[in-house]
Amino acid sequence: MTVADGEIRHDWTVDEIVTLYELPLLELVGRANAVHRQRHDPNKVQKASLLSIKTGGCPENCAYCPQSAHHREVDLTRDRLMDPTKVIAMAATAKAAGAERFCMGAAWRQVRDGREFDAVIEMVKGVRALDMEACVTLGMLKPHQAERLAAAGLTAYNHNLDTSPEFYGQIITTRTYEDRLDTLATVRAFGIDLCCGGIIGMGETVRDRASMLHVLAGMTPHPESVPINALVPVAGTPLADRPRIDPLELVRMVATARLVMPGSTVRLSAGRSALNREAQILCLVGGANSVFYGDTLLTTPNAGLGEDAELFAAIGEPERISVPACLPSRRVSQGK
Ligand code: SAM
Ligand code: DTB
Ligand code: SF4
Repeated sequence: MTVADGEIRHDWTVDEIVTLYELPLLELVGRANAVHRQRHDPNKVQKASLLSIKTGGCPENCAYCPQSAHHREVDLTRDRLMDPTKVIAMAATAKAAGAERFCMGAAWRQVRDGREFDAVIEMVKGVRALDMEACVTLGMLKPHQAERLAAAGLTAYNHNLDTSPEFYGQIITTRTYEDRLDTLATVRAFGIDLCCGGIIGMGETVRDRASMLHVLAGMTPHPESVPINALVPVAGTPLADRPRIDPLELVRMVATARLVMPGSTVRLSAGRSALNREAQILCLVGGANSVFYGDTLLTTPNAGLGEDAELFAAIGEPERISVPACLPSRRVSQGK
């Protein structure tokens, strides 16, 4: 390579990214770790807590998602939008358990103005008042809505590309890649951090994975936060029978994301519970600097708090508090 590892670039080619992804594993992880150490505290792993504030019944048809109303066989209890007081109390509990960031997800195609959006604004203000970072994922957003979220102090908006532009149509047909990019531009225009990443293990190729990273790394600036999810196959979704990926694929994806977006927070997100402690540590060495913390993601199980206590003990960060994380019990059963 002519450019030194760790430089911020927006002109990566897909071929270059594929080459990084396919490096010998030790070389890839070693280089990613070197960049990670240049740009981040290598001992710091941010704990983020997730809460589904409105569950299920979503009109979109994302093939991976248990919350889509299209996947009728999924065993999921739908829930209306939660009460802000309760959400803020759960954020406080998550903070006491060590979470610095509180992420709230609603199974909406798009935000609609009115009572429910007003309630979300109240949630954002309440979480920020706890001195936590607040992130929401609410689907598509119009400029005046982004403006209100920014004024409420929102730290980041999560809106994933999920996969490459080439593979996208095989996963979602109710909205386009352009729709996603439009919302991301709207969020950016109001000074809110972008949390934008994707999922591996949906049947995509390595080139698709590189192509998604290419779109992300082409953004100026790079998204501040890049969640890397491994598919959690859920019974009743079209992807229920997809085989689990080799954990080392996740290591490679995280490390490649670290190399192409050196300054971003790379979040080892869904699918972590399928990784043993050592594979998770390899992801952290390879450049991940945040995990979702708590028994549940949005609707599927996360790595348990007991296992996480072992993980954090192993990497040397004392588990601060033993109170259970706040999140509601598991809602869906998983596929394989
Ligand atoms: N409706 C909003 C949207 O799509 O932006 C927000 C909620 S959505 C559940 C947030 C993200 O969770 C998705 O973009 C996807 O990347 C991830 N996700 C959902 N189901 C998943 C699964 N079964 N396995 C892995 N990641 C998943
Ligand atoms: C992201 O990329 N992963 C999180 C967060 N952003 C909102 C969500 C993971 C959801 C996994 C499936 C579920 O629990 O419903
Ligand atoms: Fe709806 Fe988001 Fe799930 Fe897609 S990923 S079905 S938009 S909740």
